[in-house]
Amino acid sequence: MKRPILIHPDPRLKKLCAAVPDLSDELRSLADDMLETMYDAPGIGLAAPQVGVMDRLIVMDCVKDEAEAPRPLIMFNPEIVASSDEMSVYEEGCLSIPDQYAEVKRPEAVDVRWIDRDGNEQTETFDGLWATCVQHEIDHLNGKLFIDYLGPMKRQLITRKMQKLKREQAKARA
Ligand code: GNR
Ligand code: NI
Repeated sequence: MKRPILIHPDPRLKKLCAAVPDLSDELRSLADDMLETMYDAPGIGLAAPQVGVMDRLIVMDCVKDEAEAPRPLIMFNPEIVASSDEMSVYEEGCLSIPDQYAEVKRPEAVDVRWIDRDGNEQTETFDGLWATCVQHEIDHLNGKLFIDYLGPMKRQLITRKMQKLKREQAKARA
């Protein structure tokens, strides 16, 4: 089932999410809903707070090539355990900040540890777009958005545009 995505500014996008103590059918079903919502958007990642759930859960699939097999990843309690010294710059966007893009500098590669859908611990090195995406998603679990890396002027400009968008959306629904 597809779920609505929260749009910035929203207090739920600024909060620290809680670690998931145990997997449950409810959490697995939430993860499946998040993948469906992400593919439908379309996006390459989604974090639970973006659908209003304050748990440490992210999903991703950064396979761009339509000819390549999809690679849906579900990560409970993801943690960055190592980061490269090398940095890289990507033009980032966010499903909670529609149609706004900006360059963000982050470590080029990260080692991530997480609990998968079956409850097994996994560790993997990600680089390129996957590394950018997993860092962007883990930031969401800590109440951080990509615009928090920008200067105050750019951030405020984007926030004002989003406030306007939300007002117009509310009006259209009324
Ligand atoms: O779909 C998304 N694309 C994207 C592009 C560059 C850097 C990060 C991302 S993540 C974003 C989906 C999203 O908002 N995830 O939280
Ligand atoms: Ni995002």
